[in-house]
Amino acid sequence: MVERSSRACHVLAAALLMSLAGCSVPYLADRGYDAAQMVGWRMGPAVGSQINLQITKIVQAGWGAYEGKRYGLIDGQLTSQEEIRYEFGLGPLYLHEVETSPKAYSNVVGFVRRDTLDPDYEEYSWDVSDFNDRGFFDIGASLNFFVYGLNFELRTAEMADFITGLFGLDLLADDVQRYEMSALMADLRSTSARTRHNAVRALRIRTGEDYGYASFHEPDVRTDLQRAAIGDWESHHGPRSAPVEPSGSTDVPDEDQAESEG
Ligand SMILES: [Ca+2]
Repeated sequence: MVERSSRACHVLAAALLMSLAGCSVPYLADRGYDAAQMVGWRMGPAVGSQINLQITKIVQAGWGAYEGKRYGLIDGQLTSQEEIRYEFGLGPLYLHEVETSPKAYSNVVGFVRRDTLDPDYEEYSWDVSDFNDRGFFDIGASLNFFVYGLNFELRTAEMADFITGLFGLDLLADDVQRYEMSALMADLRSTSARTRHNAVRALRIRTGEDYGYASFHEPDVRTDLQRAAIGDWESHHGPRSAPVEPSGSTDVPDEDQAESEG
């Protein structure tokens, strides 16, 4: 019996090795990036009092604000960032604003906070519809106790993305190595903040360059800061090419071009 199970183990191990040997380097690299994104944690000094418990954005409760530093595993990278966070609410009725600025050497894409004078400024930022550093399906908790705090999250959507990625499906359209550069460049023009965010993350990892792009809470708004960064990407890495298969959600006509023509 022992011999039989040992033989079965050997067969399985051989099959796994053969399948891995058949995998390309980009495939393996992307599975590594996916795996690193499944959990997030960070801690550090920050001034303020804040607490949040989240089991998806539908079931959450929290209150408070803090401003300071966090060190840890952030979007799959061991790095540090400045954070300013305000939040308050229960369940879907949850107000949330966040600004994060990762270290310059990091490839983590930060978030910019709306300002009162921004054209699209809205007085209330509803977490359930915003695009921010917390995923809709995240399960996590955070606490800041006057001068120090910590955050932890299980990123269940990233877990699903990792599992489907093993079978070749890029569920969250966030693969870094599998897409052509031209496809990533085209994604910079998407109206979807998530698609642009993924493209910027991939381009930063692949080229090691950062043109100051930071994500924004409104999925269909491109800020001046983002336009400038996209312009820099295009001038340094060539204009986006003719229609290519997008790696993310809907691509849209070039707003800048439409504006200059209109
Ligand atoms: Ca992926």
